[in-house]
Amino acid sequence: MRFAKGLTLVLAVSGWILAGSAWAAETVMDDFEGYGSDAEVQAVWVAATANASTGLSAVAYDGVQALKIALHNGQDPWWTNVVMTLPAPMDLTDYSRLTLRFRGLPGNSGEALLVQLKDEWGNWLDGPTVDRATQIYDYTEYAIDISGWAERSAFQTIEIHLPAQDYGASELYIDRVVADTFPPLVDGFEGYASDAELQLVCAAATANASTHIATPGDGGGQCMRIAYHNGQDPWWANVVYTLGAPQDWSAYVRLMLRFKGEAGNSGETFILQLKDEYGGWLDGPAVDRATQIEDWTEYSMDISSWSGRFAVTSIEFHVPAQDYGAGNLYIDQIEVSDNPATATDATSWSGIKELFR
Ligand SMILES: [Ca+2]
Ligand SMILES: [Ca+2]
Repeated sequence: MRFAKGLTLVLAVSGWILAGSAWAAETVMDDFEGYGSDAEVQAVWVAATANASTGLSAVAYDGVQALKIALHNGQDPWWTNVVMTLPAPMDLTDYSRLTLRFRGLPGNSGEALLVQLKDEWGNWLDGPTVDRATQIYDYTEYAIDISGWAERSAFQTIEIHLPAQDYGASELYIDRVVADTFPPLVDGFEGYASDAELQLVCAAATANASTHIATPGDGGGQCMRIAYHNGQDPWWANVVYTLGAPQDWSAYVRLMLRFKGEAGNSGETFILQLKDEYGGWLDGPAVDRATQIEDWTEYSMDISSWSGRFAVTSIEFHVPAQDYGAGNLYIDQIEVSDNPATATDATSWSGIKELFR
């Protein structure tokens, strides 16, 4: 087997970090770049119901090709299934999840998406069901937690199920199928029972702000709510997340988090700032009127050339005034990553395809 495999040391960086194994890995199982024709991809990703067909599409998440599933849930058997069975079982015990990217196309009927994994004996694990997935028009991550699935040592099959909701015709695109481990989390805000517990770690440094636990977070669970009022002294808000002892982040090149505002907020800027134990700092990008962005949005900060990343002591959330008003900024999923790649990075290799040569 030939897989693009990267190994990364995951360091425990706080009391709230994901505990567990010391090594993380990512394997790109299929990016659909290696197929030369519809017939080649159809031999691997097989339309198992008569109301569907598979093929290649230029609507790609990475590179220039993706899998296209054309389906019609108004035709027998009124649901769709596409099946990829490896020639031999694969041991996924080093991995904690399987992810892929999917999107639909305007004009689609609304049909659900459920990805099912099977081992060589047919034991299965269902991922989450995404309601009307075919009507989501931006590439979206679909993740299956396989950490508790004992049969992953003999993983062999991916089944893409599209149960009917509108009983209509749709095209669904799939790209970048990856086995990996959960990213190193600095904080997902799940471990706090009260605002007081959160504030021991992350508290406002200016009198016109405060921090609170809120729900739902990005993808469910908890997140942090920063309440700010830039119409009050000192006319900007600052919240400091203290890491405790200096953390060595030299293995990482990016810090990411998810943020959103909400309707009714004044429009204020958001800037993330890292500090090292010597007082040095690094500013991330400034997001104009970030507090008025109502959907969860990724914030990504390049830390690769910052010398202070060897001894990081705090993460500061700055909310400089634009409207000088009040509102709530929500934060979740603070992560560090060793992967500089973005969604637009092209790769020229397709692991699953290699296995069928
Ligand atoms: Ca691709
Ligand atoms: Ca969370």
